[in-house]
Amino acid sequence: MSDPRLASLRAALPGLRLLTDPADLEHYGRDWTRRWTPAPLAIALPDRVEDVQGIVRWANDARVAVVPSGGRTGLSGGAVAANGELVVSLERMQRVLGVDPVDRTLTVQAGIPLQRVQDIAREHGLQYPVDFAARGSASIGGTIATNAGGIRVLRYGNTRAWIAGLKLVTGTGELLELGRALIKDSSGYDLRHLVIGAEGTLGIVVEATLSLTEPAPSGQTMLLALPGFEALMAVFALFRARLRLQAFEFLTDVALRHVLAHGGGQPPFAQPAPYYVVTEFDAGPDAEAEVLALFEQGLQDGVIVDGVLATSQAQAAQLWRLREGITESLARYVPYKNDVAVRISAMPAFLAEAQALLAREYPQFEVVWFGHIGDGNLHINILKPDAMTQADFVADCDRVTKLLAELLQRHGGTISAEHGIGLVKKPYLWSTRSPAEIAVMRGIKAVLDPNGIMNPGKLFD
Ligand code: 2HG
Ligand code: ZN
Repeated sequence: MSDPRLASLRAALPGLRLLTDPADLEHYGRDWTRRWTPAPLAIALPDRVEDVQGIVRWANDARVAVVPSGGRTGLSGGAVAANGELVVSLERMQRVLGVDPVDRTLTVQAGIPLQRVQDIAREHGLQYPVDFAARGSASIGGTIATNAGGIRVLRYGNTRAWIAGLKLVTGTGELLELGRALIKDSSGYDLRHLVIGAEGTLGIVVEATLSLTEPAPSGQTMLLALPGFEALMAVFALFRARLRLQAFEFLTDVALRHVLAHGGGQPPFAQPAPYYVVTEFDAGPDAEAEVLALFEQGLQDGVIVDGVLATSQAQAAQLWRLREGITESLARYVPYKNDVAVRISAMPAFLAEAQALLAREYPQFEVVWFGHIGDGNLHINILKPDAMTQADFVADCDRVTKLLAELLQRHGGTISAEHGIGLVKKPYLWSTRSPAEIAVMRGIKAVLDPNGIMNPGKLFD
């Protein structure tokens, strides 16, 4: 630990755990994007709010950039430390601070993983409904930083809807308590909502009070095979009108083949189809008869070609794995990811144009589509051909992402639906936010982080 700045941090906070081992710098300096070479100054592992404040005050004086760090499952480079930053990992701050059954809230330190939160809610006969495949590793703080979505947004909304309050250590080390779990509060600006989705650029979320709700009614899971995207939208409209949907997710045959190749298992149907849907809906007394009637109607209308309704929990989990296993099955390719959204009504036109664009620009690349149809959210993973260098591949994908961003702008969509802007989408923020909006964002950052030390270079420069 020869860097004099670290000696001064140690002197300022003698009990603070600091890691400088190259393996730790590598481990904590990257997220799931794996595009940047980690190069942090050091890793700080505070275990109390006062130490987080102390670190930020020190970083202000020393003008050292700080990267807040949770489970680092992010897909847009928001938690990457590649420029000598101090990573502040919240992984030792996982305490449960209280459950209030009357208010239906759970207060936790921000380093706690999403799955722990879900389990605690369940133990109290309640539910924390934000859910996605990385639940075991993603921290609550990280989900707040990105306003994470996932597979149940269609029913429950995204993270923003479930944050009743939070504590933020601002870029000057001040502790702000934002929102006090009040259901009603018309007392001016709701600063909590500026912090949700700010990707650590305004400060470090150290605690959160989460709203809980009654458990979801038990669900039934179905996998459908569909002949095309128009058919998929028609089936979505039909199912949404007649069932209480909990999820409605789609994947292409290309995605399915990767999941099966990676995890083993047999194709679910005798014949492949271009698109599949994994849907879950409330299992009421009439739901099964209703869904079978819808299924028959879909077959007759030619919008469904095959389907399977899970008859056990194990089978439902198996069907869900086909959707939730996609990211992992593609990881070895280090795919170039896009996470875009348009209004549901704009999806068919947008998808047709986007597919034509990608087919024209990427005839040589494999493109994997999947996502959250009910939220208008499409994931586009582009796989690098073996013969191409990573640098050439990224340069080519960046060029096409610019065209995609222009298309999104024309359709009134967003370049980031649920993964955040981070480093990956920073060059395309213009396609979603106007210059005036970006100027206001900069102004807000200047108030909460006047020296620009909080996650600099993420979201915007
Ligand atoms: C999902 O919906 C995640 O599975 C990851 O948002 C998406 O890997 C991706 O592109
Ligand atoms: Zn997703």
